[in-house]
Amino acid sequence: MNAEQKLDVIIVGAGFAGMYALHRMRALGLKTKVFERGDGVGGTWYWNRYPGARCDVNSMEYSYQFSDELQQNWSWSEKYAPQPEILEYANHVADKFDLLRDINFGCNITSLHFDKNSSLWQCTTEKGELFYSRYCIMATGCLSKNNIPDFPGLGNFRGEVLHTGNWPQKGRDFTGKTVGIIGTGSSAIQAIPLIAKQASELLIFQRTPSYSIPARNEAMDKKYEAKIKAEYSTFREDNSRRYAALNNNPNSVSALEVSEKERQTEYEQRWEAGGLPFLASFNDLAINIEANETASKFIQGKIREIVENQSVADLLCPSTIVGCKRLCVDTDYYKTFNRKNVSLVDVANHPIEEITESGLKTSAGEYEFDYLILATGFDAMTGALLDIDIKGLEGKRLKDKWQDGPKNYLGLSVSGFPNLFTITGPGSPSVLANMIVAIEQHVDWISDCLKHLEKHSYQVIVADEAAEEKWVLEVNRIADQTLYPEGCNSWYTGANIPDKPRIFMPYLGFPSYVQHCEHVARNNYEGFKLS
Ligand code: NA7
Repeated sequence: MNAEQKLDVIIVGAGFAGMYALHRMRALGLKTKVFERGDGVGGTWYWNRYPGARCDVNSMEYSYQFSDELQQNWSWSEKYAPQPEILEYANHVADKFDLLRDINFGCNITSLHFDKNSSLWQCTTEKGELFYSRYCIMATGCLSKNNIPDFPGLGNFRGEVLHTGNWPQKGRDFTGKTVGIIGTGSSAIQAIPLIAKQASELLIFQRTPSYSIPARNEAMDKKYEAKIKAEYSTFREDNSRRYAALNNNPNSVSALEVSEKERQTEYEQRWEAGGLPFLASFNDLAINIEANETASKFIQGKIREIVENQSVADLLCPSTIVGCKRLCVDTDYYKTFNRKNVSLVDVANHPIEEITESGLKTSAGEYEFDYLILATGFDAMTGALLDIDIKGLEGKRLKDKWQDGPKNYLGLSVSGFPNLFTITGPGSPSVLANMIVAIEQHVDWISDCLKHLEKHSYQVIVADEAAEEKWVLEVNRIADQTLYPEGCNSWYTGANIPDKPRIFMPYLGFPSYVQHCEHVARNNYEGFKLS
């Protein structure tokens, strides 16, 4: 092994997690390289360039807080940042902290094998290069492996097939074209209103309708921005004590304790204000089915008000638990169904049978289009990790270890896989918290942990199997208090991927999670073996 190949830390992924991890590892004086399959930084925001892609978290909250200079000097142009601006921000951070020189772009990692004798990870890239490191940080993202359903005939389609999660850099002009889109989750709901304005005809193939709340996006209110910046650290601290590390204005009252009139007033105000805070209208929407039904009925009423054709409105009305699948946030989604060039096709009752040369065939009919867009989501949370052949102690494969679902400790570390950390892994708040806050908390924790190991000359840290078992039970215990694990087929549980083990993956409740992590670190990394 030459000096180039020998590293202290290998980071996989140059999204927001990998970028910050690189910054922190450098500060520890550790020789670090990031390996990124894309040609630029940004992770999710690098790949998801479809029309309308936008963050559903307020811009003043969806950014790093580790550098006050950075957060003071950067200005967002809109309340909810569009994808190009988030990507610009990622590039700005990379330049400001001189990150690019330690990132290998266009570099897919195929395997990571731990060697017990040297206590080193051996990393192989797709091009056959080898690198070795003491530590591995998996910053592979929660939504980075696209779900491409196994539709018969997909390869026969003569037009272009696009996936929202791998959108061409130059975009596509749909003017005068007919477009078919499969899926009606967040990505489709953001893309549909814009594509409908451009395409001559848009066919939307829906299996399950989603609940969507208007974003009420607007230009950044400069007074609001100045107010937040004047007290940014207090604002951040306050948010990190909130359930999802988000400033979502929670109501502490039950939906069933108030009168019908008060309930409607609350929902109306939230609908008018827009966005994810709708879920915090009452304190029991996630735990009480009757309370949840009141929210469901309210949204259904809105859909029926907006959509003129009532049979289309019926199809668009979900009957599942609100919030069980991620709540969508849109601009003019339901209104788009009043356009003459837009049709909704029900593929729940009439499933897609095959993709043909010119379109697709369901059990009820055939449809033709020039472009096929798959807005079919992701093999979330575990997909990108399991795409890499990761072998730990005794040659045990992560894929085998997780064949019945992901098991790990604190969502950070897997027993049997020493010195390997997962950022926002399953078992951590991740996608059910403000992602950037969750990322920074994980990276800071890992950084403190490595500092501890170096200081005390430990070579290896590995999660204890018993601590891991207990953690998985704890994640499930909390999730089982809500309607989410059983209430729908969501990607939170892996239910959107055929044959994926069904287990509720995110840890619910950012503040209590942070307490657990801090407790573990304070108690000499309780639940880990250090040697
Ligand atoms: P989602 O939310 O997983 O949505 C995927 C959509 O694709 C959803 O409507 C699915 O219907 C549909 N789908 C998937 N497979 C099929 C097949 N085989 N046939 C028909 N329809 C299908 O992904 P998004 O990209 O929209 O959003 C992911 C996250 O990104 C989102 O939650 C935000 O956090 C940002 P289904 O519901 O499975 O019936």
